[in-house]
Amino acid sequence: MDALTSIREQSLEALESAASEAEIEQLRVRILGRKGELTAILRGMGQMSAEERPAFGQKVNALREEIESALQEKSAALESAQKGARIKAETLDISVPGTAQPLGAAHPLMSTMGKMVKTFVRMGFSVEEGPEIELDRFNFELLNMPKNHPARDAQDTLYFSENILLRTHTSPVQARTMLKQKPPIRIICPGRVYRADELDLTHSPAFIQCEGLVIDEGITMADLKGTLAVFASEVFGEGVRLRFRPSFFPFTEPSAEVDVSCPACGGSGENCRVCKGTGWVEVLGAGMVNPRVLEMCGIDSAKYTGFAFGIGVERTAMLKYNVPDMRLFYENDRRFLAQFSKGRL
Ligand code: 2U9
Repeated sequence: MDALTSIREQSLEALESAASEAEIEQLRVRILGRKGELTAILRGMGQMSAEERPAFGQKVNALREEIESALQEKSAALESAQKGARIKAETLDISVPGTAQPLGAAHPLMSTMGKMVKTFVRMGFSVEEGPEIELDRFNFELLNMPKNHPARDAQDTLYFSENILLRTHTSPVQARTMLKQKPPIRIICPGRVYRADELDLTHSPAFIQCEGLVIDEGITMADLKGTLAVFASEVFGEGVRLRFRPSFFPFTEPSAEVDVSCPACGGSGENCRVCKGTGWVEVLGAGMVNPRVLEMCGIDSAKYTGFAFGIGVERTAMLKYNVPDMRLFYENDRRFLAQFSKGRL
């Protein structure tokens, strides 16, 4: 085999197995470069006779061109194979189902409060808010709980100083509204309140209330009953019955504790843990605003009467959803919360 045939076979074979642009370039340098094998042969032509030279020169050039284009072809093939591999690797399968992100949902206390607020707003109430850090005057004095009243005891109330405290109910919001607004007044006051209680099944040092107040000429207990009947059927469902029991609050006279027919057993009481067999559960307190409170808040008690009520939101949510322990509302255990999220958690 002559030298040209040997170079041709060797380079085409080497090119066959070249797997990168760098290897192709190495081969180009080795065969066609300035110090390459074919270049050396071209230089060696000096020793040839003048007759041999043109034909041999043509053969060398032809081989050079052949190898050159083989190198180019291989380079192009390699590039397109690399592109193909990259496209394949980077292709997105848009038919693969996505990863669902949990949307979250309203906390059961917030949805209970939301339902209550919506119900009262539909009956013409507007929403009033006030500070959680209150003055003794608004939290107690104006609500007919003078100095030395037992409700003011430090055992029940969290004090910052003699006259500054964490509100124990949202009633100071009503007192503030009465002082700045003339009747008719129709407001609800939702918000967080504080008591010096230990956390247990039914108590928390911070809980939520929704209180309400209506003051106008000719307001009677019948208006209170009608309003609370709408609240009860909206929150606990149509068909729920109400029971008013006489009670005492310093800020209302007469006062009542209000029960609903037990949402758990429908009022039958049979084997019922929730109502302990009585068929009734207490949900709120209410009454006709004490005339002394009206007067202290600048409202003429000869002209105006009013009713007020106070609803514990935790208690309402416990009865609505049959939750046995108030602490579950504060622990943020997803297993508990997911039950109120319609599958969104
Ligand atoms: C003014 C006048 C009267 C608000 C009222 C209740 C009865 C009541 C409790 C319910 C459960 C508090 O969350 S609870 O522990 N509240 O029983 N609250 S009447 O009466 C007012 C408020 C403001 C000026």
